[in-house]
Amino acid sequence: MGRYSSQMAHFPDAEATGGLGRRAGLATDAKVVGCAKYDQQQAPAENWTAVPGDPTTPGPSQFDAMLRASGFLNAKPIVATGVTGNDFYTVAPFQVLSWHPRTVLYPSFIDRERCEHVIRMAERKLAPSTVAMRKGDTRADPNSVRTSQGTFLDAADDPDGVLAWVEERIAQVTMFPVQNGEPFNVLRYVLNQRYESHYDVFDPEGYGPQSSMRVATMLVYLSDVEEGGETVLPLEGVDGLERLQGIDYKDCGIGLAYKPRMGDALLFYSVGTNGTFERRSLHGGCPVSRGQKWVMTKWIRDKCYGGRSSPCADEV
Ligand SMILES: O=C(O)CCC(=O)C(=O)O
Repeated sequence: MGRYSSQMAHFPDAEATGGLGRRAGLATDAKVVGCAKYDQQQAPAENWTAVPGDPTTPGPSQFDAMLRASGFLNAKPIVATGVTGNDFYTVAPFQVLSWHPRTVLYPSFIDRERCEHVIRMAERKLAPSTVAMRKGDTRADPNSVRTSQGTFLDAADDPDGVLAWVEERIAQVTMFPVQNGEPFNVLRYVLNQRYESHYDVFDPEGYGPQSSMRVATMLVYLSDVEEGGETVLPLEGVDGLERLQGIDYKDCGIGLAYKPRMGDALLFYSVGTNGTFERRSLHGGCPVSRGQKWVMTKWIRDKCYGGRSSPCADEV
């Protein structure tokens, strides 16, 4: 529960990050004070039907309800944890989309209400997105590479605790502490706007020495897109690097493409299992050809980054 517990009783599944466990049945558990009770807010699992592409597709709390209804908790009750563990199960279906680069989809990672909340927070602060320049970069107009609008949001900016809740859920599934994440970068793409394929890693070869590396990226999609707007990984696949030579960074027709669905999250790693730069993690946002695309990016580092709401003091 931690830092967002008392603020957000009106959001589904407010008491945990998609977690289901002992607290679900404990009305007097000190840790749930200030939170809506799990039992009072969940639709029965048997009423749940997934409708692909439907923005009302259920979110994390319904996955919890499905697990509970299955009887699984009786067969495998929650076990004792270490000092920093969870006394609940986190339920987050996932689909491995690729091993090269390691790419995982979490369908309905967050619910519609939270998507809309983040959009409301971001839309009053939008400004043209920028790109970081490499040493010796001579592009006349580097911003043509990235034409979206965006803003950075720190969980400290959100008195309702939604951003902190999402950060916590990202930490749960990635096993990178919240402190390793940069603030969210919320992006809006309208007609024809795009982000050409690029790396999230600041490769020391191009950017000079870095105090920490971006090792993974979690993209949380806040809207559907009517047409276009796919996130593309043009070098996906075992032999993907063979396509790097002479690549057109605007090309959306090669590699793996994921079409945004509201509430889904896409995680990919920018380093391989040996900790070195995974060049197949090249990725971009294809032009939106109808509708709008909203997505928020969480860049995850190998060391504590320390946003305003998650300082590095307790780094180990
Ligand atoms: O918009 C997208 O699909 C990708 C965004 C992205 O590449 C980024 O924020 O680094």
